[in-house]
Amino acid sequence: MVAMKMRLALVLIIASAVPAMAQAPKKWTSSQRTEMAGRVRAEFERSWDSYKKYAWGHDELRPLSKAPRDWYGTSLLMTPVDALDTMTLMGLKDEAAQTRDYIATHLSFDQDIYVKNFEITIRMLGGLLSNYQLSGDKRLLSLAQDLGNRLLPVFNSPTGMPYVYVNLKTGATRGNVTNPAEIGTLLLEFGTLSKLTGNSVYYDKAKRALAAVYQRRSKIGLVGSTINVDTGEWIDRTSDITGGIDSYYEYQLKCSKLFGDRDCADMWKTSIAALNKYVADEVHGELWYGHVDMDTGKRIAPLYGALDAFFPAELALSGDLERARRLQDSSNKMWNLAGVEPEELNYAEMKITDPPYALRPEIIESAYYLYFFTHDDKYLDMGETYFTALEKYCKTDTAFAALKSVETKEQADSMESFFFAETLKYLYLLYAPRKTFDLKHSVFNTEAHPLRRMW
Ligand code: DMJ
Repeated sequence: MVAMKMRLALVLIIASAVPAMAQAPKKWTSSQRTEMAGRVRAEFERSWDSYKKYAWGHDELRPLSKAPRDWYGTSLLMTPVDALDTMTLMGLKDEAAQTRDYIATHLSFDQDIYVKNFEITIRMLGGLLSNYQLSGDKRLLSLAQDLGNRLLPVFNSPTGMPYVYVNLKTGATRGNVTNPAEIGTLLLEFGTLSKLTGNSVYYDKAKRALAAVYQRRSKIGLVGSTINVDTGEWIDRTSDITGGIDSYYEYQLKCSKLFGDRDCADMWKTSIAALNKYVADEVHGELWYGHVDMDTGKRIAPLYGALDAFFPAELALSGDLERARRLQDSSNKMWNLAGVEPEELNYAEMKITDPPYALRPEIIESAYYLYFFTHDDKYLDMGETYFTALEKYCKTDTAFAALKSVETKEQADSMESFFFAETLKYLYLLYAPRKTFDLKHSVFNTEAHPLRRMW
């Protein structure tokens, strides 16, 4: 009788273990992780060498035509500035020193060009400040301060929300229709500039802009997609977490972490409650975040995409690991639909609605945060899937290329600087030893430039 009971217990133990074993991720050894980090670093070096060979001194390399591209007709060294801290984190010391010296001696913002404040802030101002903190090279802080001063006129609108473009030489501004992300994604960079220079003007103006969007939230706590900075009126009242709104939320959370700013913490608390109540969407047992009306919360469309895939990282950083894990599973499903994630997907029907892939980092960024906070090897598996697909579909004889369509896998002649700043950095950090970067004392700006709490 006792023997029978023991046999029955054994059968039950084995039966309950089988499904768990079937789903269990492979266990990664430290040498496998080191090997993956080495493969990512090798691809960084190969792509960087091609940038140097075909596009040195320019903003970007066009990976198919092997020609340079400058955003504004004249170069702002976008790729070197964006790539520099990745080199440092990867331990490429000589390359980083040479690149830093080149930037310090060749980059000039005294140019008669209208630049997009948001892009220049997250890539250039963020990159210069981060690399100053990593290297202590004061020349980078001077460049950052010069740039910050030239960008300041954007805030001279009646509402304090920034105009879209500013002329770096004259300070003239233009473009009064913008969005929460372009308004609210400035405080980590401008705030850090204030802390490092002792001049509060940058912090104050960027915070006023973020607060101005927040104050215009609807009664249910959501914001719209486009707004006029002169009148303060919403133009498009669609609310979501995709490009145009995404990093407005990211900076509320990270501002509270980097600066200990309680107003930012309150903004995040209110915002995340509204997002989880109205924008989060349960479909077939999966968690997604879709598009809704900012006033009523009524559903507009079940759309999610490559940019939305940043959100598991924010959820994880805020401590909500349960939603973070579930949403990352959904992002992963989106990636696996065609073998590479599309720009946008109808998640109710699992149909691709916008097929390009721009070498975006967000899904990898979220895998990195989730691995950092959970130690679950499942996220290393995910990273391997993404890297393998990048190598299979996006790799060229020079570097990596965006895809015109994830359905046809036809390549596009584009490799944005965030591929160096973010995509390869998060992939590397996912496998690199934990001590390479400590998420507890720094935050990444939205372009993956680490900013350290020194104050
Ligand atoms: C980057 O410039 C930043 O991550 C930004 O917040 C969103 N778009 C790209 C990457 O996809």
